[in-house]
Amino acid sequence: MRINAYYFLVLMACTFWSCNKGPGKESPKQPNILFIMSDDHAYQAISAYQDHLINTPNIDRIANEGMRFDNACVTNSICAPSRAVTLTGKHSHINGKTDNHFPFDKSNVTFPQLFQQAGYQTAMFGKLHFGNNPKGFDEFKILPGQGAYYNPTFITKNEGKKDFPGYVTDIITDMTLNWLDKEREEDKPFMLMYLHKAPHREWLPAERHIAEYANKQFPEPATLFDDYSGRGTAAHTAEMNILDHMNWAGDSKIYPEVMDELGIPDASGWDHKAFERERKRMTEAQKANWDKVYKPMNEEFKKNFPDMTREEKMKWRYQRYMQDYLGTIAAVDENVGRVLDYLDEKGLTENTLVVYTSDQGFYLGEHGWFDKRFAYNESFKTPLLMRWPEQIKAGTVRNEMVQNLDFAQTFLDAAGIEQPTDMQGESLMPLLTGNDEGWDRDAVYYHYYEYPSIHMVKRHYAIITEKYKLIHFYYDVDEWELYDREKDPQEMTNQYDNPDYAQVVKDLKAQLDELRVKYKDSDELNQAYIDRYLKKVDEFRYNVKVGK
Ligand code: SGN
Ligand code: CA
Repeated sequence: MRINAYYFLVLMACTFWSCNKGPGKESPKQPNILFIMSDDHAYQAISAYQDHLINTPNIDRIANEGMRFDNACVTNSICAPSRAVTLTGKHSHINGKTDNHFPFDKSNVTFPQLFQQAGYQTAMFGKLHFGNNPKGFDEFKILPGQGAYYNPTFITKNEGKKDFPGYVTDIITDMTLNWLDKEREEDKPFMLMYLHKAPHREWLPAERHIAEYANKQFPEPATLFDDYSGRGTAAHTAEMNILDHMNWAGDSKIYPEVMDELGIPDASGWDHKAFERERKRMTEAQKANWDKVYKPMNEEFKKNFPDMTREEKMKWRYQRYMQDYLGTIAAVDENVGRVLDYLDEKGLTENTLVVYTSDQGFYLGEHGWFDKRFAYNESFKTPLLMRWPEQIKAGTVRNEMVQNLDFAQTFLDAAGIEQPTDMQGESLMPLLTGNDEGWDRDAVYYHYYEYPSIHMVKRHYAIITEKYKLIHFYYDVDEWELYDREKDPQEMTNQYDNPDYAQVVKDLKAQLDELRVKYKDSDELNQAYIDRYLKKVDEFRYNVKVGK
């Protein structure tokens, strides 16, 4: 029997972690949980997965000293819904947080509440994006909505809204380290959520990284110039193209006056404002540092722009995108290193389950895109690294399909706290410890809702197995897509109408029906969420324009 089975038997026999020890037996201590989530951090930008874009030695430590999941994915690839799934252990259609627009329903039970009730100390720092404050936390400081990169405002638990000087990634880390060092009680276990805003749009690197990254060049993905010919309507109508849908000012850092001079329209109506929103938060010194790098870049662009072809513009915008996106990740990696070092210094490493993940995947130019939302690979897949030296063998890689849906039960299981029976995931403890004989998941379920809205990705649900992905786009279309994940990992060709795949389609549809029954999703629920959405859609579209 592995040590873990022993651990659970002891925990079952004891009502609490401070239970009496049997003669000669050590009672295992409940582990600390450190949950690190970044916002929109693509696995392609973590060197433990791929190192063609950036080196992330500190994040990689979690994989090297623990476990890397190569098939981790989300149930709904968008921010607040993903976080709601993480906290509740329930799919979006059950917890009600189907999109970024409606506030989280606080009558849901979230796993931090259960940790708090079980005697854990709980804290959350960084981005939540729920439209209301988190429940079950002894302490929190969260960003309002998306939050800002420079000199951000936070909502604090006891002191209302407060501005903090500096760079958001450093500040969230300072808050986290301060709580660990000065505020928690050392004799109790902790459950700490450390949630970065970076690398979310509009990708503002820390001052110390702007110049370094603005001078780098990155390899282009093979599908940068995808024309979507092998796909259905949804891929054609999505507004996520780097050339056509990115903001020139807000995203590419072309100054509004340069846009005007070159006759580039502010197509979204939000572009200039997005640029100024962050800029007006900066100190004069920060603006000067910013200008030192971006002014010469703007001058160069002004000279070249009139003669640039569409292809050249796309290539240029891709580089600009990567420079800033990856620049923000440099600060995330440094700061994760600070926190891991702290655990080492305080002797906390051995018995702390450290998790690194993102709220979803992200397109880094694959299919010409940025953003997420689709059940297609780059947005569906999310990075997931876990380290817990007492339980996880260093340097292991897992290929099972696991989801953000599983986090709540995994953490409760790790801590020996009872898992509510209505949670819909599965504890990953068997995979973490290697006692995985009972693990038999062969498919996962996906459902995206936020449409019509920014980026215009149509509503769809899907079944994903190791070999195939079957997607149904609905609402204003009724289209099915089938991808052969082994033969076509880039998902370029929809095989749904290919007679060779007729049996595969038939089998997957039956399996999808079963999954929808298992997870209690239905066409009736789809309609109810559409009705709820349509009542407010004008408001959402307005919000889209002002970029809320
Ligand atoms: C903002 C972004 C979008 C992004 C959504 C949701 N535009 O609206 O590009 O898809 O957030 O992101 S911005 O110009 O305001 O940055 S999420 O991560 O919160 O779901
Ligand atoms: Ca996100």
